[in-house]
Amino acid sequence: MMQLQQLELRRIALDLVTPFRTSFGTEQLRDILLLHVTTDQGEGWGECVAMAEPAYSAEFVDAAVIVLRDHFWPTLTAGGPITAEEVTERLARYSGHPMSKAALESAVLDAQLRAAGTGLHTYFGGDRDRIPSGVSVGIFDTLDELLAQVQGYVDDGYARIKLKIEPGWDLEPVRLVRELIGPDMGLQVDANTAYDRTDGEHLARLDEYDLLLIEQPLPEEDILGHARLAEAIETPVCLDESIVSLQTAADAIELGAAEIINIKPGRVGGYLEARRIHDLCVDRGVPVWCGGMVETGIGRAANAALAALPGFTLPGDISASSRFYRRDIVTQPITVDDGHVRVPDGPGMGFELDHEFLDSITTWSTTLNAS
Ligand code: SMG
Ligand code: MG
Repeated sequence: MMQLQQLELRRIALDLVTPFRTSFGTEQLRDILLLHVTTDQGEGWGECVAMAEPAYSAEFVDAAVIVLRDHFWPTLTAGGPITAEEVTERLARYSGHPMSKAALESAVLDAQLRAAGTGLHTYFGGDRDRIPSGVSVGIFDTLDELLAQVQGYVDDGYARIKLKIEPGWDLEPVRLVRELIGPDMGLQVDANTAYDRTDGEHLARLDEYDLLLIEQPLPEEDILGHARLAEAIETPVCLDESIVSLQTAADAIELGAAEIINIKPGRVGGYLEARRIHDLCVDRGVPVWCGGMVETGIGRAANAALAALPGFTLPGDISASSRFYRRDIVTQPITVDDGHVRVPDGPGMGFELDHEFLDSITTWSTTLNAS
């Protein structure tokens, strides 16, 4: 049991090395909310993966600040001493805001593990010390730019390529990238909900490119549409945005809408729920992989520990920090060697902060006491 004492909410601004365009918008500068919790047994940090705009999902950074400051933190601390495993339960009466809940649970879990002198990797019991690394490639104005970018990632040694697609940017980019990388390298696509139920025949034309999967072609709520599409095309259908909990994962699998699942701890309310979804998928024989939300070294380290679990049989979106950032806020940024990322083995989530740099990019902060 830990007594929570203080929560510092801190916003940082980090430029991306190159704009990241998806079917829902372009990211150029990340506005990231970090949580720093102080307890009677030490400190912990968590990263909130909400974006500045409510486009990937309904959450966004300004809203995360409000819900954490005015609702989650007061309720969490009013209940007395706590373990990380009880955070979700104590916030159960609040609907939505999984990314904010996940960030709070992560910070508490980081503190708890550091106090115990153990790491997330050991806590989860993953059986690998390195995992294959995939890279997510955005949409470009021209095919030449796309191919140059992909060639760069191939040279960096990535184990698989994921292309962002949308209507008008799908068959031709995929054809050319498949030609560039050859038949053996893993290739998959992510539509971020950009298609609808009438696009089945069009999407079936992707079948000839031997893709690992197509991620979230249809809207978040359209489980039936995904099930029908999965019947109609050969490329396995993978859900991202639709999977917001263990329950939605179980239902989507049962309905045939999720042949593969992208697990993102922020989207499902935390690393512990993410682990439960992993266990369910292992039980149901559904392959999973770890998604990414353009995290700093905090989230990237924790994702690597999660992805070391045996059900993560496909390469995740856990790329080198340098894929997005010139400089990370941790002292040992994630790197890719021989197509793999090392699973951190340090205490807590397995990162150490570069405090000087962190302070230099901090744009706002507030410190809250326990209620
Ligand atoms: O962290 O490598 C990463 C980003 C991976 O494509 C990625 N994430 O839908 O899977 C996804 C997107 C969501 C974030 S895009 C701003
Ligand atoms: Mg996705």
